[in-house]
Formats: sequence, structure tokens, C-alpha cells
Amino acid sequence: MISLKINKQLIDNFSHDGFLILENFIFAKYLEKIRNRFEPLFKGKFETGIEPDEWNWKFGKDPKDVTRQICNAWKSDRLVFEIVSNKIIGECCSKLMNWKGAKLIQDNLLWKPPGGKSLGFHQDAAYDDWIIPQTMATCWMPLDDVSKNTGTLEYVRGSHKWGLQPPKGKFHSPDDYKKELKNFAKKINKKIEIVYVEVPAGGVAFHHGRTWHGSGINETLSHRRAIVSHCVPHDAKFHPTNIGGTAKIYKKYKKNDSNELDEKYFPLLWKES
Ligand SMILES: O=C(O)CCC(=O)C(=O)O
Repeated sequence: MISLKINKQLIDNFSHDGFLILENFIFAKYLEKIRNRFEPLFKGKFETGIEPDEWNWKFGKDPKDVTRQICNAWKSDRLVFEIVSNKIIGECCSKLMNWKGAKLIQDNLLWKPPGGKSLGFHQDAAYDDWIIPQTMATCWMPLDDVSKNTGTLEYVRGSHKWGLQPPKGKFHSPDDYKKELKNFAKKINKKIEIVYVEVPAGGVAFHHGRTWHGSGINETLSHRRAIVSHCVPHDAKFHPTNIGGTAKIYKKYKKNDSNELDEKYFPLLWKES
């Protein structure tokens, strides 16, 4: 279903840039099948009968021109689970981040229709202050050909070395999707170098949890869909007391007597043997 071997050159590129963009990852024969899962899921037709943890856009209810998002669709759909929990994703994230293994902390389905609005620049690790260590690696898998005018993912080269700031501003459809990025870069006196993820459907982009990224408006007549695995180290734990931010949703999986990220809710993808 997925194939990639991480070598030293790729690790060096990732360490330098804070991201890694490659043209081949998911085998072509799966792409149509995965794309076909999007509409039923956003219509609330869940194969397993379980609702995803976050379902931010509903057919017939929400505006047509925004980016549609579901988090943890793996609980609702077996094919989504097969992809986002693939051991190659865990192995690649671990090797790029120098971890000994990886768990899935969250998945995303992102659907930017023609005219679909932007997502504000942010750092993924800023949202997981309820995890120790507060780090993350993301595997972003486009299911359609992506380029600048489809509102593809954009990275700021080297920004994983700028430190971490708490999440600020609007994530969905902000007026200026680069506002928080520009404010932060100005504050720490850094130049912004944007790199667009431009790959065919089935390609991949990995990024460090501190890398600034966001995406613009889809100016084409084509849909732009992506499926995403957000990973943490295999031995990461719940923060014992931080329960704000996105923890408001995920703290329900914390047991009273333990800080463990239970594999039932945070699947183990890969561990060094
Ligand atoms: O697909 C996008 O436009 C944004 C994706 C994103 O923020 C992420 O995968 O961390």
C-alpha cells in the first residue's frame, strides 16, 4: 500500500529544512478507493458505527467554500485506519525525528473544494502541550495532484529551529493566513522562505512538529484532498495536569491512575526491534 526507505541523505534534508517532500508514497491503485471514502464520512456514514473525535464540516449544514476537516476518522473507517496506522509511516517519522518508535496521536482528513479557503500558518507541536515530550512529526499524504494554485501545503524552510509558540489566531479561513507566521518571524527577526508542496497524488510530505506551515485558497476547479498521520514518540505520555487546548477533546482517553497513551486510542505504528 505504501513504500519508502529512509536513508541518511533524506534524514539530513529533513534536519536542515524541517520537512521532506517526495513524489511516491501511496500506491496509485489505492488512491481512488481512499478518495471515495471522503464523501460518506463527511455525510456521517461511518463504516464502524463510531463517530470520529472531531468532525468540523457537515454536508448541507456548513459553507461550501471552506476546508473540510475530520480528526480521527480511523475510528470510523477501516481503510482510513489501514493507511494512517501504516507501520512505514511510523518508521519514517521515527527515523526522521530520531525516535525509537511512533504512536498515532491523531489523523486528519482534509478536503479543500474548488474555491476552498485557507488554513492559518501554525506549528503542530504547539497543539500538543498535553503530551510529554511536547513534540510531533506529521505525514501529509495528498490524494490529488497538488500545486501552488490548488491551495497546497506550504512550509517555511528552517522554521523548526525557531522555537515553539503557543497556538494563536484563527485556524480555519483566517483573513490573512500568514498573519501569525509574519508576527512571529518579525518578533524573532527571521526571514520567511516559503516552499510549496508540489507533487502528484500519492506523493508525501513529512514535517517536524515545530515547522511553520499552512495553506492558501484552492483557486482551481479541482478538489484537493489529503490524509494525514500526526505521530508522537512511542513512549510519549499524557501530561499529568495540562488539560486545556485540544486536550479538552482527548483527555477522555486518560485513565485516572496512569499517564499512558493507551494503544487502543493511540495506535503504536512502529518500534525499533
Ligand atoms: O492540508 C493542509 O492544508 C494543512 C495540513 C496541516 O496543517 C497538517 O497536516 O499539519
